[in-house]
Amino acid sequence: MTKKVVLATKNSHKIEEILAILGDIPGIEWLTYREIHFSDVEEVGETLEENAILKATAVARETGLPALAEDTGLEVEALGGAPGVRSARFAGAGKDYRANNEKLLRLLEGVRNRRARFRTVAVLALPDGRTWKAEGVLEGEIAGAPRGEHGFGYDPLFIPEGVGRTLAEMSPEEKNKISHRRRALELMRPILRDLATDPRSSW
Ligand code: ITT
Repeated sequence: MTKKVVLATKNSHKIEEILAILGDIPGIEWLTYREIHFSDVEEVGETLEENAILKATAVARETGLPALAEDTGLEVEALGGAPGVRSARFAGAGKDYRANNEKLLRLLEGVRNRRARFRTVAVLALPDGRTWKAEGVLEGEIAGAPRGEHGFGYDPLFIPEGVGRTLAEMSPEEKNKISHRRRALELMRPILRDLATDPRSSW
């Protein structure tokens, strides 16, 4: 019997990437907001960890099914780790990717230290309150101007270490091989496999 797991995000770019990375686990049927209703969760946490736990536990409780959430932030060294947990609303509410990128470039005008990293914290929550957490990091630097058409968010400005191209200049397959999201979600794979094969688990 397959086990249903809810993807606790309404960001369609994330859904596409998560399913490309974990969609092949035998015995797991992924449900998105298109197949099952769940309420929006306010991201009031002070850290990526807190927000990922908030999202996963709220959706697991509401749907009565295991739920996987992740929170991702871009941490720029010269900005003391900003935008970090505020990456989605850096230039104000509304998740406008272009405005966020423009603000980032403005703040880094004339700044030599372009070091940055993407950090993803993924959380799997069961309806009984149990949680598992995993983290993935991608080191790199911020480009001088946006480049590339793929991906989303800050991808046109982020050059992974040793790659020489922005994430938006890489194909989805190339990004998914090395990304922060990949690294966090790969650590979740054995836990999801156990969930899929555990005959004692009713979920
Ligand atoms: P959910 O909370 O519903 O999962 P969200 O878009 O609000 O979706 P986050 O709170 O994790 O997601 O926001 C992180 C922001 O960081 C997101 O809006 C993008 O601007 C950016 N971001 C996240 N992952 C990224 C990636 O792989 N590449 C580029 N930018 C990314």
